[in-house]
Amino acid sequence: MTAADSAARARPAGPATLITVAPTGAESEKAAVPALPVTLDELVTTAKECSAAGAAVIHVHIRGADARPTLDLGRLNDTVHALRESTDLIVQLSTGGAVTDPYERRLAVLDARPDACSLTCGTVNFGDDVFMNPWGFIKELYAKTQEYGVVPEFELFDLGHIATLHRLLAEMGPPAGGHVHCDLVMGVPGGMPGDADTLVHAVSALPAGATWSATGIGRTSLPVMFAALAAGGHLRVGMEDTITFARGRPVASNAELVERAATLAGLAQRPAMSAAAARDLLGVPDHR
Ligand code: KMH
Ligand code: ZN
Repeated sequence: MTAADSAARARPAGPATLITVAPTGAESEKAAVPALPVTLDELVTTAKECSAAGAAVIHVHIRGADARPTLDLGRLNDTVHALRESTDLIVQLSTGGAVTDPYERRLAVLDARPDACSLTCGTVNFGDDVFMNPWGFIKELYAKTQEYGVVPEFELFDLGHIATLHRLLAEMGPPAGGHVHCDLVMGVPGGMPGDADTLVHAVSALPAGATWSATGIGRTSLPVMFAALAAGGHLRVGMEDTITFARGRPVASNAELVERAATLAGLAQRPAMSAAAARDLLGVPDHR
């Protein structure tokens, strides 16, 4: 099968654009990036602003009282409840955490019973670090999403991760929600580059019927966004992925990144998708 055949088999994105906001991440320090939301209050305020600006999904990493990344289950529970109470966003908890988080803590994230979670399909060099996702861990995490009915988003940092996704689906069957949705995370130092050629190639290799979004780290944010819109994909933006809005100008808020994405999606005649439509697309029940 040619790449073009494979791309044609992937489900077209439809008229609207699913926008995910990833507001915090685990890598930036609050002291260096004051606009980063790290407290629960800051996260809820950010979530409300991003929802109003057009986001439908929030990809959540949380911080402790010291503003450092944590996977503390009590805090995760509080976060899921607070976001559900204050917005209609789909709450997607990160199971990637920080590169230092042990597998057991990453698996335990699902005990907070989020709507959705990230599930990275392979190990990748991550700047000076390594983001570890061996096959045994991927399978264990996937089995837990199936058992708990938590809808996974398959995070793909490299082309080999797509091969692992095919292997996972072949061995373990469809995800909770019944629909495969992927996120191409591009431009990580050590992962696939954030450019249009790579994006088109990656999309051509996705499973038939899958939908996908893309995000470009740092300066690849805009090229990846334009390429994703042109190729019929959805978008992820946020301060997890970029802290610079334009050359020499730090991001002021996550909402301005969502606003820019929604504006570009509108110009592409594919306006931002509502959270309700995103739930339908992804097969995410409304737990509120
Ligand atoms: N913080 C990275 C090491 C995820 O959220 O699932 C992993 C990450 C992926 O951000
Ligand atoms: Zn993340």
